[in-house]
Amino acid sequence: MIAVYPGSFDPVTNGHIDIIQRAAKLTDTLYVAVLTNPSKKPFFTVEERISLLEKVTEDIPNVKIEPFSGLLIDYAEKIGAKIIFRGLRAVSDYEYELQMALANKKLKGDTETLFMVANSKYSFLSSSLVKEIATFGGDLTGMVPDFVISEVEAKIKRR
Ligand code: COD
Repeated sequence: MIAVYPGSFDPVTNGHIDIIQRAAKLTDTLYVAVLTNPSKKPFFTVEERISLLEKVTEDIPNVKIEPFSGLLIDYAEKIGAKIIFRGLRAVSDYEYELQMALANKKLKGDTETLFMVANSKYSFLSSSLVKEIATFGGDLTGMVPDFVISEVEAKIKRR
């Protein structure tokens, strides 16, 4: 079975990594699809986000990292994925996730969205929180891998 785990991953966090590891165990091939969105100014370029994801998943042979643009459901069809994995951290995620899952179902009825409950160790974590903490010099230990901390700090210094 082919599945897709889509997101912005700006940057990848330990919460994302936890979902990738668990979803990869349930699938033959898991595509981690990184949104290329020219209308939104990301912190890391899509190439940088992909490179970070490739490094954190290098030991998981059935994970492929790819960029995507346009509709997720069209990308899922292109790669033959019938499952979309999404992570659920709290009730606050649910409304947005439900809307997206129902819209994707309406667009293409044979693709299912599966929600994976966040690991309680990481359920407070988001990429936005990581960027905010880093911007004000806070400690990111345990929130993202150590090499990602270095990349975030280097990016902030270059700004
Ligand atoms: N623990 C567990 N899961 C987590 C954590 C955590 N700490 N942090 C985030 N997650 C989950 C999120 O809930 C999400 O499921 C996934 O990881 C990715 O998160 P983000 O924040 O990197 O990605 P998003 O939510 O910005 O991704 C949105 C998409 C890119 C998937 C969406 O905008 C999209 O599909 N865009 C393409 C256009 C389209 O098809 N739109 C939908 C039409 S209905």
